[in-house]
Amino acid sequence: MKIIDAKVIVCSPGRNFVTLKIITDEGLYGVGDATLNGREKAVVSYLEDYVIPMLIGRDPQRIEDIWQYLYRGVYWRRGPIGMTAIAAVDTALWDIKAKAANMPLYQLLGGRSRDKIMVYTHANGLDLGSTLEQVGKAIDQGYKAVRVQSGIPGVAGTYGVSKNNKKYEPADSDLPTEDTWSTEKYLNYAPKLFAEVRKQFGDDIHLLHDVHHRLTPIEAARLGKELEPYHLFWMEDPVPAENQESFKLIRHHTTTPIAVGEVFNSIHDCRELIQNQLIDYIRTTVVHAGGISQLKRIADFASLFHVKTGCHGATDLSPICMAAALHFDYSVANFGIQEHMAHSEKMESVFTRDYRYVDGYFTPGEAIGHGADIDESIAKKYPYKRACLPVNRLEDGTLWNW
Ligand code: GCO
Ligand code: MG
Repeated sequence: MKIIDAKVIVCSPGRNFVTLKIITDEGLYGVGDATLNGREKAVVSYLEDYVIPMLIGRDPQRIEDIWQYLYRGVYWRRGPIGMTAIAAVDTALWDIKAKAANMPLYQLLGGRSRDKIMVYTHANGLDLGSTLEQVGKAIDQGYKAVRVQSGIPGVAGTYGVSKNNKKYEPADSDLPTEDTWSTEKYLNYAPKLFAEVRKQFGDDIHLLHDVHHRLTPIEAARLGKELEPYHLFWMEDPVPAENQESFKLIRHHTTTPIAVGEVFNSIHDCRELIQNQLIDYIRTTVVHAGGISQLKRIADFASLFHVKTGCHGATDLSPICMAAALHFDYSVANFGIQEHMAHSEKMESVFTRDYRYVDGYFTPGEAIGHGADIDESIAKKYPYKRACLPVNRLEDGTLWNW
């Protein structure tokens, strides 16, 4: 089998998506997600100008060799743009291999390790009352796990919460909007929020929370400690993870489980946190962490240190990434949970998929390959529109982590 063509499809059905399609001489093709929120065109150029010309004529069945070729062969290793491009190629090649084997992808990955995949959804509200309402709605929809984010009294425009009544999409403007952040107000409010959620909804629902890289280690330690009575499933990204040793301080102070990894693109980014058992969940996912091939390596490594998976699944990861992630989740031994932030109907109209949701759980479906595809004629109706992620400033104007 030979790769004879590959193309990049960019569309914006309410948000930007980049999709790679790899076509073989045997009529089989595969698709992979290549979306890097707010920097989409950089990956498009990386794929079109460098990667695609290198793929033509290669045997698509040599997934590992092509992965190494694109990783080692570039000399400039790692980084979000290159690794997103590699992920797209890798996903499309696994799709082709599973189609050639006439199997759903999870079978090729070793078969299923579970019957269904627990997902967590988002409950976001501008204030306490509306947040509680959203948690109630999620529980009514059958979700067993809910991520709770709420507007903070006295702080305008908090992460995870829509500014209007539209669905929350962080890349909300042509150039970055500026949010304001107050650690003090957040730390005073977050424990009260979770006390109320537990009081109203009891102990059986799993609760998650995303700190979105905004604290220092000692502040994260305080938050983790104060949230202990509400036994969170996890506290996500408490601090930026460049300085991984700093997680020791958080760990020494709290038993609240910690999840990190959505901005990681390499197994090397995960290594220190995993091997020192400084986290409980590794959140790398297919599109930003080098595809199924590298995700398997990360999960196997994590399994040695009691760390489970918790793949990122925000709307900026396309339904193709979600499909691939669900096949991975189905098969991997140390699965923890999968994020599910529902795409809008308009976004979903561009993609076909076989995965389905029933009562808090997903299954990837039995279609051959990963089961997702892009409808190019519908995609054409939605041209690319630049949209950037916001930046964050402290109340005195200091630039902070968003
Ligand atoms: C999450 C994430 C997202 C990111 C987004 C950035 O946990 O789902 O933190 O909401 O902010 O993916 O593009
Ligand atoms: Mg997050």
